Amino acid sequence: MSAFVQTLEPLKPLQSHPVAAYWRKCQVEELFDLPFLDLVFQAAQVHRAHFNPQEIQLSTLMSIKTGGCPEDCEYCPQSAHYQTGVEKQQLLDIEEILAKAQIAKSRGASRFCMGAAWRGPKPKDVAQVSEIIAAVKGLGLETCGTFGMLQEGMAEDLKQAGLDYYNHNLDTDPERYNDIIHTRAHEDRMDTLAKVRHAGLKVCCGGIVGMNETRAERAGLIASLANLDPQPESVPINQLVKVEGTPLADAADLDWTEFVRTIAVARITMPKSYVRLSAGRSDMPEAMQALCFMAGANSIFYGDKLLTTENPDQDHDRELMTKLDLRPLGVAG
Ligand code: SAM
Ligand code: DTB
Ligand code: SF4
Repeated sequence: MSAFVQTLEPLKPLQSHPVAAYWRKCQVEELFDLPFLDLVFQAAQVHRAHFNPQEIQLSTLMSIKTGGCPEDCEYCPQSAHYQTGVEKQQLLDIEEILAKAQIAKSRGASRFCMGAAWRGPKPKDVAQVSEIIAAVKGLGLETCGTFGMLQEGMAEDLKQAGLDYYNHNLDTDPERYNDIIHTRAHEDRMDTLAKVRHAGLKVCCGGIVGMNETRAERAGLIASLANLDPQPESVPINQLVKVEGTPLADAADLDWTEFVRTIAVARITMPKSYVRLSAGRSDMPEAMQALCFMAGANSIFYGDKLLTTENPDQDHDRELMTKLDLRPLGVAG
């Protein structure tokens, strides 16, 4: 018998919400300012109008090239600018990656996301990851890559190899992008996102909260994501994992209600996107995660490691899903 509970019939949509063609930052702020339970309730209605709320998409993440990154993103343990103790590692062998992908599939993940700590891949890197992507795709998994900035033609090569999604986050409010990252600009991210779309890849684009930003700046991040046209298919919302040695190691804790609000506002402004409750789950009590699912999160990273930091182990996540009567997307009830 499946470890996951039997599902009920999908719930009927309760209400459909009009979606703004363009979200002004102040409109998104107004959503953030709603009474907490009204906001969660509205987001839950939007969620139910577009998705079966019992289904959670599971993505397993693997760092295939770790550390030594020339970029200086203040949140990242893999930047060469900071002493974080992350051991630098070259691109892993295809066999090692395939073995992990096979395990991810056998445990119920539908997507395998491969991350590389590059500013952007070189042509020879694209050739190597293309071979890896084709092999992972051959296992019957969806594929996702996050390799940094892409040059002309690279997105097409990755698509050709069998890549389904490209993850490239906007990470923070465009107005404070260069307070957090000094080695590239918000426009560079937009440029790669345009290349990814043009090649026909699906877009996974989100950000990080808990980096000492204000609520208005969180609204600015969500507006920048919601205004991507078309909206991203997948929106990872990460809570900063504070890593010793990074400039943001001592960032102030974000109140848990503010994180739930961010999920709810992402759901309302991007009704058809998968909103992923991403990094930071190891520090989140189960009840908080349950409220995030209520507020419209319908995807998680599944596996005991993110890229270099920890994530809840799979047995624990399966227990949580069973308790909440949730089941993995793509697995029959
Ligand atoms: N180098 C590529 C890039 O930056 O797009 C791909 C890998 S990078 C590690 C992918 C994403 O991980 C970043 O955009 C950021 O959102 C997230 N990330 C990195 N460090 C994090 C941290 N300490 N806490 C939460 N999310 C983090
Ligand atoms: C995303 O938005 N979050 C993931 C994935 N995309 C690549 C990465 C989280 C990284 C957390 C810090 C670490 O483990 O190194
Ligand atoms: Fe490099 Fe990506 Fe980390 Fe920035 S987030 S330092 S680009 S690996």
